[in-house]
Amino acid sequence: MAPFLKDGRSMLLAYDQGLEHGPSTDFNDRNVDPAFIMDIAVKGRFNGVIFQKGTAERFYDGRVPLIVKVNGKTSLPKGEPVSRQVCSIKQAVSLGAKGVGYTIYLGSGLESEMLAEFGRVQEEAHERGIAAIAWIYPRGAAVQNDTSKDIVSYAARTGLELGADAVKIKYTGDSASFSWAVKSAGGVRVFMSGGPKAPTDDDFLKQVKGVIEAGGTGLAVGRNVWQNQDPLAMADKLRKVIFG
Ligand code: FBP
Repeated sequence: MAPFLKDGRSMLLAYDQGLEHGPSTDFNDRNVDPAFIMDIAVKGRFNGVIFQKGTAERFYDGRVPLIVKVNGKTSLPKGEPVSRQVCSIKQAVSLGAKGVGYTIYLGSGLESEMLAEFGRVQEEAHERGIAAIAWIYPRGAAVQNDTSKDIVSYAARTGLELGADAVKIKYTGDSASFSWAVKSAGGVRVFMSGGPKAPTDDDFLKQVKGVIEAGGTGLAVGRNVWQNQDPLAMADKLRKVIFG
């Protein structure tokens, strides 16, 4: 994880929502442009930017470390969620990636497909000397509450057991319960996933403070930054909370 860390902490900018949610759901005239996001990543002093391979091919310019998401899905199919590999590790490395990201829907009826695929992704990433980061989102008919202490710590622990270098998980809502997830991760770096834009900057910053108090590494955030009226001001506020 070294390329993405500063003093053991990190702030990553995620931008794969065009695939995951669709442009009309998340984007406006400004943030629909990947060049705008690349600029925020640089000027906002993010420790890494997260793109799917197509976006990276056209818009990544090397100014911050790159994580390529190697699986993905759209929001269109219904039923148990599954996300399959769409980019090889070789291709991610050739685009300049220092890490790859892979989403596992823990608890999905199709979970075993993603666990097996992440196993291969993790091994190949490590063979090529780059980080394997697991987005672990409990989801599907078997999951009642995807932010409970028990399920979020289960997600964190899964990352350890599967050999992830870092996990990206949802916030439980308070620092005390999130610290159990951090402990459960057994030293694997823990990043909070941003989620939909919070009503106010302070609401979101409170969550980030809770993550840091709990021993988390930082956050991998998208909408709460690039949907903000002033993304760079928000990046400044986040940096103060994360790095002190
Ligand atoms: P956000 O900060 O915008 O939530 O981005 C984090 C992220 O993990 C993205 O990488 C991904 O596109 C999205 O969340 C997935 O969201 P969902 O919870 O709807 O699957």
